[in-house]
Amino acid sequence: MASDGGADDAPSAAEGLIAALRAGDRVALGRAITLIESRRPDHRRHAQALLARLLPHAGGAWRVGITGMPGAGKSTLIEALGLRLADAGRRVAVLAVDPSSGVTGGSILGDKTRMPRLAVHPNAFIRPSPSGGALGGVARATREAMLVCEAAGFDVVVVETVGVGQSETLVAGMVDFVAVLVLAGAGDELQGIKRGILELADLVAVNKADGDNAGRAAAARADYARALHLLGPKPSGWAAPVVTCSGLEGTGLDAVWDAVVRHHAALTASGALAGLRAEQQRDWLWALLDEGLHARLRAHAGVAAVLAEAEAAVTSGRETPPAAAARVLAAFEGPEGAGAMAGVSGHGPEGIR
Ligand SMILES: Nc1nc2c(ncn2[C@@H]2O[C@H](COP(=O)(O)OP(=O)(O)O)[C@@H](O)[C@H]2O)c(=O)[nH]1
Ligand SMILES: [Mg+2]
Repeated sequence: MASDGGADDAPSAAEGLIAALRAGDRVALGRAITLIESRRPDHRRHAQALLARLLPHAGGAWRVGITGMPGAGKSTLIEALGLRLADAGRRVAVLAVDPSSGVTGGSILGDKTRMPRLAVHPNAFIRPSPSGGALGGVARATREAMLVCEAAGFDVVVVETVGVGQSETLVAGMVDFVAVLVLAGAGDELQGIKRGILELADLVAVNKADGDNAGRAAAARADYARALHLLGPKPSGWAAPVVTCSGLEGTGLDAVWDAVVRHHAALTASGALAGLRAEQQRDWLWALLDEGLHARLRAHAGVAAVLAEAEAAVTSGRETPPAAAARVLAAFEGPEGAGAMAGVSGHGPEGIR
């Protein structure tokens, strides 16, 4: 009864690519990520088949997010830390989520030429942010690229993003550990950073603690430690430490990595890491459902007819947005959906018919 014709094409086409990237072939890894970044429907189908095959081999990396204002020294620090880890035999992948790439085509994270030494290290792989598309799509591609890197045997995946707006929240939703890089100012340390970012932090690193700046960095460290103490530990029980470091001079990197190691040990022992990842998988599912439903709503022929008129009705004040939204959703569901919804929500179509 079930038809299986044609459905197996994508998995078999992916086979060669999977074997190559599992064997450590970087060209294959790059090609797999390019496929994942594509928005073409046929590419999306192939990418999904590829990911399904890679999933059993994914999940093994330590996933570390690094965020902070543009110029905080994220790329410099990632390169310095990445070189140490790669020299010690760990395989390090660096991915980027750049919120500017979709809007301007430019980048506020800089590109991989910012990590020239790490880029040529045999144990490292660096992938700049996909260009074009909305931030949600960029984050989607990065999340999937992370799985591919894990299946390719990378045991540390670092995601760089800018701590302005939504991107750091999206990145926090895909990593185990969030390091927030801050700079010491002149007494206004805490004004340049949103409370929301501190709540995401598993580590605050006062960077550029070198030269004349070392004393100010130490003072800023105390200020941040006080602020974090007031916030209290995270739901996992982890209390974020505050350190000073200099990516440029390579000082304090041990303290940064030590926090990652201690965090990993503590959350693995308590089971909180598995819980965090499970929650992230569920959130990811819901993000995809929200996205998919939104796209379907916009593409729906019956909705198109009602939508323009509903927008006009609410902008001119003739109808309330809740009433207009109910009409649009009813058009989306059609007669069948409206019946089904009546059973679920208790809000029957009595107002419509
Ligand atoms: N003094 C000092 N300068 C740094 C340090 N790290 C980065 N920089 C400089 O700050 C600028 C921005 O660095 P970058 O790593 O690109 O920052 P990002 O935008 O956060 O990725 C560059 O000119 C770096 O040379 C540091 O630890 N100390
Ligand atoms: Mg950068």
